[in-house]
Amino acid sequence: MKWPQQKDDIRASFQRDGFVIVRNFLDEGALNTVRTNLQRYVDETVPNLPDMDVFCEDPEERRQIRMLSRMEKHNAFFAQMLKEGAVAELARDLSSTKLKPHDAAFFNKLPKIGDQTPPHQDGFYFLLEPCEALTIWLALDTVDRENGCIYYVRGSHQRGMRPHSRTRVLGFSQGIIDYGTAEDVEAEEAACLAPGDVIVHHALTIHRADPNRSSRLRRALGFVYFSADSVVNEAASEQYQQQLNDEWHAEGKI
Ligand SMILES: O=C(O)CCC(=O)C(=O)O
Repeated sequence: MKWPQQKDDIRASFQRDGFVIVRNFLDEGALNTVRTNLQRYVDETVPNLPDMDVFCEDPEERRQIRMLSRMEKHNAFFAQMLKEGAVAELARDLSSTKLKPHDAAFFNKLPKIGDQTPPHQDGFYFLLEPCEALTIWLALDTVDRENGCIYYVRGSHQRGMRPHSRTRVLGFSQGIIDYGTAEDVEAEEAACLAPGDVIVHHALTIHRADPNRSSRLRRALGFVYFSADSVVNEAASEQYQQQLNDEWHAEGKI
């Protein structure tokens, strides 16, 4: 579906399925501007970031980036993208409540190395009450089954939060314990994308991705918006972040 021509259909799909793909959301020119700013961010900003905002395959050398978070805190271009541009407008249009921008992140699955994304619901990480939030996930490369496209469980946002527990995957520390029921598998849908396509997903929608088995790049940006009516359980969130930070340092992962 195309934006804004099919606004009503996009909104209906998002509400029904808990995710929706919007094709050709950014054109090649806009996408190249994003890629250029990302490269500048990697070259100039990443070396000075705090440990919690950058996860690498090689933490010692801060090389081979796997994930960057809180990019809006360190860079005006990504802050603007999160707060004011077309992405923010799409988020506001799809939400039934007023939104507050929360996070801009980079998800990178390097060729042959990029790890899986365990099945999870973003809301489990957000510690948000009530769990009302959405993510806009922008493909910077072609994303398919071979290089780690996202699989969504259609309609799962209407069935509440599933139990999660610790995983060994850096950046995705929590995964659904009992994932893979017949209902999950039956409702799974692969979101294969072209560069410039976006997916919008609700914070309760179950999703996962395979490792990048290809020799191609698989880069994406994620923009997260919380409902202005929801509150973060700050104490639980800080405690959780601190605990993870300590564990990762102890294990030499960051
Ligand atoms: O890029 C990925 O593999 C995962 C992204 C994700 O889980 C998210 O944006 O919520």
